[in-house]
Amino acid sequence: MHSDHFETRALHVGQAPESATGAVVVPIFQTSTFAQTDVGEHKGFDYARTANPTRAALEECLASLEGGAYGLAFSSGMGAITTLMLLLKSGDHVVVCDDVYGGTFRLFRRVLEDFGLEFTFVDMTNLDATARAFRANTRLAWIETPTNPLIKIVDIAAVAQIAKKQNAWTVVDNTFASPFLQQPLALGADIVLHSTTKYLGGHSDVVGGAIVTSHQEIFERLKFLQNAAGAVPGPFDCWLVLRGAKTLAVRMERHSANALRIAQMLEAHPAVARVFYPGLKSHPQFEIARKQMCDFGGMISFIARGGSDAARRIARATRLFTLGESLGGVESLIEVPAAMTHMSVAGSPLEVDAALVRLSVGIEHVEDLIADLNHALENG
Ligand code: P1T
Repeated sequence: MHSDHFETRALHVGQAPESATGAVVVPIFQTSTFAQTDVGEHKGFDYARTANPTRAALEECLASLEGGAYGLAFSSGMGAITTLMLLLKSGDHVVVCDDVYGGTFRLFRRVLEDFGLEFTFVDMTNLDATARAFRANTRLAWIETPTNPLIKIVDIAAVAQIAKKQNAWTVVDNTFASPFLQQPLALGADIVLHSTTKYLGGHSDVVGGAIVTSHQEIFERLKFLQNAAGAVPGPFDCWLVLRGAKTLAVRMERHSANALRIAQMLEAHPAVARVFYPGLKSHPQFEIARKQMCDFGGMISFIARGGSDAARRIARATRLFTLGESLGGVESLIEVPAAMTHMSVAGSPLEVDAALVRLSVGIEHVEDLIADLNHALENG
């Protein structure tokens, strides 16, 4: 199935009616092994860590949504990141943007440095500093954009160009934007990565990860590593992500519309010192966001006036925004990164302001969300 349109591919790529029964929805192949036609001979599936038809459907669909040739699904976003890092060897160096998910930082700093990998964290909105961070042994440029939790925007095309000159691959963690809003491969990235737990799954009911690339040699190695390391998702989890992906386009439009209204409301609110949302003209990388994203997404952060105590009071006081980690689901969430998702960066140069509040804006009616936040800001 090929279409130029994202919405159509989300529903149909990898999802032709099933051949044996005509089932319109890809079945959940809940099996760990497959009968072989002869010793060592099979119909493409032998053992479910290596491949499973439900997972294969998801992988084909995700590759198409990112405009890539090959997709691989994983048991979590961290499972995808860990497997990707197995491409590297002791002594290799990675340039990483200085605002990343706390779990990514924790894996790099507290696990992989012990295996001889080297990391330099740099503000990738500063392209000169980014270029200077590369070394002879740099193998990867690691971008998150929008970043977690400060919602900075990194110019993917510019960083990918720098990395290419240095013979390094560019990886983009596209979790916050989703493939509907941003297509890093078309901007020059070599590898795209997702926590499918977030917008792709979309309903806060599954944990998963994914990698997409168009480089055959990277794909072959990652496919080998996916099987060798074994961080694979179960068939039901694949089915949930595939179902989520079908509605990604309509959800992202609503997430983005709601978030823009809320960001504007927060920017005008006296209890808020600063708002980080790439759709606001006040955002320092507004023009880059406009260039590389087709809309601005559902993630907002803001600094509460009154510091850490005020941030915590606001996060406790909302009723519709649920206090919780994660993001990208249809229901709105609120959290305080310094005490929750980004605890592991405490004491490092990536430490997050304790007054920062992060919102994952859902698809509830925007007036209800605004009323909820107004109430929390005034009574928090
Ligand atoms: O949680 P998991 O599916 O393993 O994905 C990890 C991950 C990777 N990349 C980004 C940009 C992420 O935000 C995450 C997970 N983030 C949260 C749980 C959070 O609340 O920020």
